[in-house]
Amino acid sequence: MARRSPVSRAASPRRSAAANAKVQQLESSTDQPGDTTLTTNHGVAINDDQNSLKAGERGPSLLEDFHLREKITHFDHERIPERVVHARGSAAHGVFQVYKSLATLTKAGFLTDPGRETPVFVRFSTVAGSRGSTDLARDVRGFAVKFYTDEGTFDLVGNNMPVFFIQDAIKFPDLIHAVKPEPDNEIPQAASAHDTFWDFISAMPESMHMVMWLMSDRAIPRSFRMMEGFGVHTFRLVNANGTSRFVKFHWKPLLGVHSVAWDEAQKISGKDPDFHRRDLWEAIEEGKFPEWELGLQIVEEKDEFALGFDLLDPTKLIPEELVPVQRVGKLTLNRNPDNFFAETEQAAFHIGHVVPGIDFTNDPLLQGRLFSYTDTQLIRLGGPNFHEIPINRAIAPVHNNQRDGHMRQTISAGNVSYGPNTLGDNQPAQATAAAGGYVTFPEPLGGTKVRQRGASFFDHYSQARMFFRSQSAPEQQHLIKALRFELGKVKSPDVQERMVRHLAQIDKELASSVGRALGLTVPAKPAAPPNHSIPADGDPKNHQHRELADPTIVSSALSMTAHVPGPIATRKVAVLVADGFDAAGVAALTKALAARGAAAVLVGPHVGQVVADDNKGYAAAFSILTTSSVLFDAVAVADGPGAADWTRDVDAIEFVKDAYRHCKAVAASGEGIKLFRAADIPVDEPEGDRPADAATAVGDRFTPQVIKRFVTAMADHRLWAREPGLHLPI
Ligand code: HDE
Repeated sequence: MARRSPVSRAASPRRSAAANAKVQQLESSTDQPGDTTLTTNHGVAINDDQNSLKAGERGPSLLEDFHLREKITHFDHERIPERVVHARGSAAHGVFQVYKSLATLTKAGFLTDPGRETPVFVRFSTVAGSRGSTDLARDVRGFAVKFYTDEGTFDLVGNNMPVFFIQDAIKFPDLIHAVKPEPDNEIPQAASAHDTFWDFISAMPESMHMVMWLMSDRAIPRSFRMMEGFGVHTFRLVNANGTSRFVKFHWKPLLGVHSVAWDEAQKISGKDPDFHRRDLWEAIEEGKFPEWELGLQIVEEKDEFALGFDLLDPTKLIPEELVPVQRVGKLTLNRNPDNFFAETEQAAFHIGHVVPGIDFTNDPLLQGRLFSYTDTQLIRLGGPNFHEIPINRAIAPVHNNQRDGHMRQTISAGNVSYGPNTLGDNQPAQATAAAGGYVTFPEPLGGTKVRQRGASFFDHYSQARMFFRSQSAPEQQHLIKALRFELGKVKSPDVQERMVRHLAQIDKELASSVGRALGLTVPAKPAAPPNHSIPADGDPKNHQHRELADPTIVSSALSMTAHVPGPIATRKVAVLVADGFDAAGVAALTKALAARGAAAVLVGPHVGQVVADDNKGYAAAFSILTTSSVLFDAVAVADGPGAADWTRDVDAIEFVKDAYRHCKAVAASGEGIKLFRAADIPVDEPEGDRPADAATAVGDRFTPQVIKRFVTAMADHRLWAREPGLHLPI
């Protein structure tokens, strides 16, 4: 049966005219499933699609077989080059709506009219892996938003981390060559834990802040739906009076910002490499639409140099404590694509797609990106007409004198394809600023042509330090372990030592903890970059922002654990049920979870019906073999006579052991507690039968107290405090 998306494609009065227009634009290009006749690409009905045309039953195939030739030729050409970066991604449609007019800041219509719903297409991605790689790689995530506005398309092509590795676009090919699989043997896939990446990084002090983010849990998100997004560069907002202000764009997820554990990420990569893709798809199919608020940090022109670091430097963020994030509107993803290739794969984002009211700054990374995005589509999508592919088409009317090229769709009538012209009444006509014509902000410029960076770009460690010191103790431990893991896989001792030298500039304790795991002592001096044109930093006089260099400065906005408890809506709980399980207890648990928008999923010794103590059969969505606790947010084991069998099942033991190890909320009732004991999960404490930690809930039954304890622990996402003792029982 054809899949039905929860959002109807028919024009809806609940959608804005623009959103309806985009839906219909895509609809008109969609070949909907239904009662149709099989044809060739030229509309000739096909009579036999099972056998090729042959000279006799056992004879050779005939060249004349136009159907065979067409079918195989098309198949041979089905693949296009994958994106050179961000190759693996998934996307969804949705809408954006501003809460109230931002006319004092910008003239962009979609940011000034609270009554307007702007259709969007959002693609999330990893950076280094190829199209078929795992979702859970330790990596930056792309967060690219295409706004189909009435005044043209605006693309906010951001990441889930607010800074970047390099300050100047000229180093981008080097960065990507270093992180991608090594060119002689194409190893490793989707991983930064190898020599070439760390060789490059250790020679680039400017990358240290981004490295802190990359080694933090931000690089292994729980879900695309639980990631922040950042525009990274400083942009400009320009209002109708021509006043410009600097802006940093943020996306704040309403479900909170959450990550998984590194061991868990590696296991998910094997159990379900499509984990993030599936999570996004299923949430939208189930009508649990992911939402983010658009956040703005605004800096007045006069304050350009007041922050102590350079706003044009993409390795710096503006601490939220210095300039608060104003939440100005909401993004909702509400419809899955109909066709992965046609929409997600062919979507062409471009940082240069701006609309009146939004403008660029001279950030040298941003400037280089302005060139790259069209250039890459020319090879990837095969020519200059990729803007005519349905997913890339603007909803604003498009008229210009560009013509021809590969795969041109538009039939431009008439004999005039130039301007100015008199033969065609000088149409299409330029728009005045008042009529919505894009006018670049007249920023005064002057200077000598140089290949240089300003001294204001030379402070490479103070924000790295601020990030590290803003993390909670468990987050710091995760970061240290990530560095131990990654640098532990590096074979070159020189590279390892250079990295430890850098870490020593960030935090002595960080450096010695990592150094110990590498068998290195911590050198006192910073690593000198081999390239004299890249500043080494380390000299305090380079630290523009004295407050950030101060070890006591922290920004709690940078810590994920500082922002729990949060909602548990859309979280999934595996409930292990065996024959004769406690139906009433499981029903009470399911109800309590559903009341908070979370779902209980039954996992049985086998798939299909499991008979409970009420003699009714309940469908188990998975068996202990077809799923794993790393694919769930929490685990509960139900009471019942069959539960004793779990204690002899190594997969069941592994299931709960992993959930405990990954610091998830776990619950067990009655006989189910035996499985915890078999897995060495502490359920008894010296002072009686008090559960061992705040996220372990056990009792004879799933009583309201047990359920409350379990659900409360889920709201904290993970009980990282469990980790220090993990080496004992596990
Ligand atoms: Fe990209 N980047 N990038 N990038 N980028 C691409 O464009 C590039 C950078 C980002 O879902 C490519 O269509 C250069 C920063 C995202 O389709 C390519 C530089 C940020 C996506 C390209 C950067 C990004 C891309 C590859 C340094 C965060 C995926 C395919 C000057 C603010 C978009 C494509 C999607 C994709 C070039 C740096 C985000 C080659 C040259 C910084 C989310 O054009």
